Amino acid sequence: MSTQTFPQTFLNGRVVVKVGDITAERVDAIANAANGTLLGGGGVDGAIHRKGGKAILDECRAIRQSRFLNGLPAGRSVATNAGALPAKFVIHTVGPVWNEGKAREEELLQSCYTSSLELAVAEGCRTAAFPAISTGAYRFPKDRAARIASEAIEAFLNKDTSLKQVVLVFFSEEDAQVFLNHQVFSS
Ligand code: AR6
Repeated sequence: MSTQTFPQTFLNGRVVVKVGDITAERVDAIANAANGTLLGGGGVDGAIHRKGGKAILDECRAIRQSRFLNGLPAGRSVATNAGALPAKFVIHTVGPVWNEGKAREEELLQSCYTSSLELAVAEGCRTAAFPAISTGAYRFPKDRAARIASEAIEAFLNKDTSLKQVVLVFFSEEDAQVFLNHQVFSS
């Protein structure tokens, strides 16, 4: 089997696919695969709060109290500071829990990407990075997630001129390879 090398680029370099730890990304905004409580958890969420520190959690708590008393619904996103991380903002987005495709999961995952990118632009970001939302603890199939993420990002970049680069950060080379095999970028 031949192995691809990373990073790989799409859409004239406006999209980069790489393997790594998103907490180390030097971009304006990183997305967090959060849960509706916004109070942290495992996976990439745990890593972001652990490395970013208390400032992120404090702002998450304030957002819960002022705007989302019952939690942030799936498909929605909110922006906070990035604490000690190299990024300027963390955009917390709540992916859908995979339920055999019976609960509008595809639409909700698309909304995670689109709403996060909208927030990044609203905050003046030029670069943003995403983990593979919902594909860990929430069990969204990685092949379907690749199609949805790439469609949503390309559709957004076609309308937006301010974002220079979107970086897709996979935690393993195997996950990055699955993404490459199933993404639908036009170039
Ligand atoms: N950098 C990049 N990707 C990562 C990192 C990292 N540091 N750590 C994990 N991943 P998950 P979900 C990958 O479970 O499925 C949490 O407990 C990981 O390999 O983090 O949306 C939250 O609090 C996988 O491919 O997020 C929620 O309760 C991807 O990130 C719940 O999990 C997403 O896996 C959300 O589940």
